Parts: sequence; structure tokens; C-alpha cells
Amino acid sequence: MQLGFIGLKYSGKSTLFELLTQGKFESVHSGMAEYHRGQVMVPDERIDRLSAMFRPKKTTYAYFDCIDVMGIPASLRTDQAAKYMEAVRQTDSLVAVIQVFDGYDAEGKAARIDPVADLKRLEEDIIFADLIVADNRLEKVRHLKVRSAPQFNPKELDILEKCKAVLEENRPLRNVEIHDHEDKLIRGFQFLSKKPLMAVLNCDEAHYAERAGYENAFREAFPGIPVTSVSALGEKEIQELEEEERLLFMQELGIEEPAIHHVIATSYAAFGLISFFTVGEDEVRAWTLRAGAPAPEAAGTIHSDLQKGFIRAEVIAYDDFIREGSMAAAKAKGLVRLEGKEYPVKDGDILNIRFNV
Ligand SMILES: Nc1nc2c(ncn2[C@@H]2O[C@H](COP(=O)(O)OP(=O)(O)O)[C@@H](O)[C@H]2O)c(=O)[nH]1
Ligand SMILES: [Mg+2]
Repeated sequence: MQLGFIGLKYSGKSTLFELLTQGKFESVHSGMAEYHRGQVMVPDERIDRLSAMFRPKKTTYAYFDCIDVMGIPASLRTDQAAKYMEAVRQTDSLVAVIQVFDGYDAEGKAARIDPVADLKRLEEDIIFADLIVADNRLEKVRHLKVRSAPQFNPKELDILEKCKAVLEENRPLRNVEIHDHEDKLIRGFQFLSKKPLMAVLNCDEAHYAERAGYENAFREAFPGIPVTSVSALGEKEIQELEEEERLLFMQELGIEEPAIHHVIATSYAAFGLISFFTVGEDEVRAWTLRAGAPAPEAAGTIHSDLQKGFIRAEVIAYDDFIREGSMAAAKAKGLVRLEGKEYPVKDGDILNIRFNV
């Protein structure tokens, strides 16, 4: 799962990115764009608990790959911006970072704080970028049609025209019903407005105290876009402190839990994700999975061989396992089930995949 941070210039994308990746990231040059890529660990007390029980050689949390594009220009509607957007296009889901602190806006003027207006502007920009992609492809497809070229696919023409009509009405593709067979034809274009989106209101201390008001107004304007608030700079400044001091400062800033907790919780809801676990003496590990995905897909997350050779999954719910205290006790009570290819994996399932290669 890869997340792309988007937002107007100076909204605090890099500050939030550095906070969530704990400053561990690498620089990547791709075409004209430069971006930072890092991993955001998914904090999970269940993993801590399982790790304490199994005492494995290695404990691995689930993680997201995140990218933060450097030097996004003030206007996102230029050729230069299009190149930066290319990097974001490769990601699965988008995190919109919105400025809720006194500072400067993209044009260098004193910022006015208006999260609803900022997201509207951002949506318009990504819709505009998608329209350029759709138009370019439409031109080519129409050309193929005129020439009666064998590559011409009337279904592709249909779906592109449908997308273009939506975009021209200034609507994102996210909310449009697109069938799987249509989706296959346009997946390669990586439309930005089609990617799941969540928003993070990046507040300074004063505005953080009023976050409920901003969030409510935001939810009213964008009911389909999950939103949460952080105080990225404030939290980043206290990140280096010792635990005790950190808790004290957090209290002072009115921060009840670290940003990573509610950003991750919001992203799981926004992007329709769950976590499942694998356990053993070698490794206790959490994995992210699309909610509702069947067991073989979970197996494929671990390794493609496990999906190809999938036979069955041994499954026990985390709560059952903790209550019984050991796999042997759980098995004795019949709580470890054997599930087949159709089984939809649940959040907190502990899986052991049976497979042959
Ligand atoms: N007061 C305040 N300033 C912030 C906050 N977050 C970021 N900034 C400042 O705003 C400027 C732009 O932040 P940056 O993360 O580089 O924005 P980006 O252009 O979206 O990557 C920097 O000077 C940050 O220190 C915040 O929560 N409060
Ligand atoms: Mg930046």
C-alpha cells in the first residue's frame, strides 16, 4: 500500500511526512520530480502483546510506503506541476494535507485559514490534471477509430468519454461507479481523482484546540472524505524528547494521542483496510489487507507462492487466542478453524497458510 501526500504548497506535507516516518526516508529522482519515500509503521498493541507471548527473533509492524514530492509549484495547473503529479499518480491512495495554521499560503501571502476552500481547490486541481490525461488519450483513441486501427477498442472510447463528462462537471472519478471490466481499461492512466482520499488538518497549537469545529465544517462539506487533525510541527518538535518529557509537552499542547494513531486509524477506515497477523518463534508480524479480501489474497500479501499453492488457512481470532493464552489451548477448544479459498479474512485474524509449491 502506497500513500501519496498531496496539498497546496506550505500546507505542511513535508512536516507531517517527516513526523510520521520519524525522519527515516530516502530521496528518489523520477523523471523531473524528486520525492522522498519512507515507511510509516502502523502502531498496534496487539502486535506488542503477541510479541511478548512468542518472544520471536523479529517483530514486524504493518507499514505504508509513503511519498512526499519536493518542490511542488504554487500553481498545480502548469506543465511543471504535471511532472510532479506523475510521482503521486503511482500511489494507491492520497492523503490531503491542509493548512490550519497562521503562516504563508502558496502565493506567499499571509494564509487565510479555510480547509473547505483549500480542499475544493485541491480537488479542482487534480480533476484538471485528470482531464488532461483523459483528453490526451481520447484524442489517440479517436484517431485509432478514424484509421480503423486494430488496436481501437470501442469500450475504451466509451469509458473515457464517461470519465471526461464527469471531470468536466468538476466531479472527481472517486464517486463514479465504474465496473471492473471498464476499470481494467483505464487503470493504467492512474487518475488522481479516482484514488481514495483522506484529509489531515494540520493545525498549530491555537487552532488545534478548535479542531472539532474545523472537522465538523469539513465533514459537512465533504461527507465522503474521512478527516482527522494533527499538530505536525508541534509534535515533531517534541519527538526528540525523552518519553516522560514528551508526554508532559503533549499534555500542554492538548495532544491526547500521537498523530500517527489517528492518522493511521483514519487511513484504515478511508482506504478500507484491515490488519491480520502471522505468529511464530521466528517472527510475529502484522500485514495490511483490503477489507473483505479472501484468504488466498492474504496469503499473496505474505508471498506469491503462498497464494499460488494455497490449500487452506488455519485461522484464530486475536481475542480468542489471547483469552486462551496458547495455540494448544485454543486448538483444544476448537477455536482454530480451517478455512478455504472463499473465507473473507477479518481484522485481527491470526493466519497460518497451508500451501504446496
Ligand atoms: N505554525 C506552524 N507552522 C507549520 C506547521 N506545519 C508546518 N509549518 C511550517 O510551514 C512551512 C511549510 O511546511 P512544509 O512541511 O515544508 O510544507 P509543504 O510545502 O506542504 O511540504 C514550514 O516553514 C513549516 O515549519 C504547523 O503545524 N504550525
Ligand atoms: Mg514539502
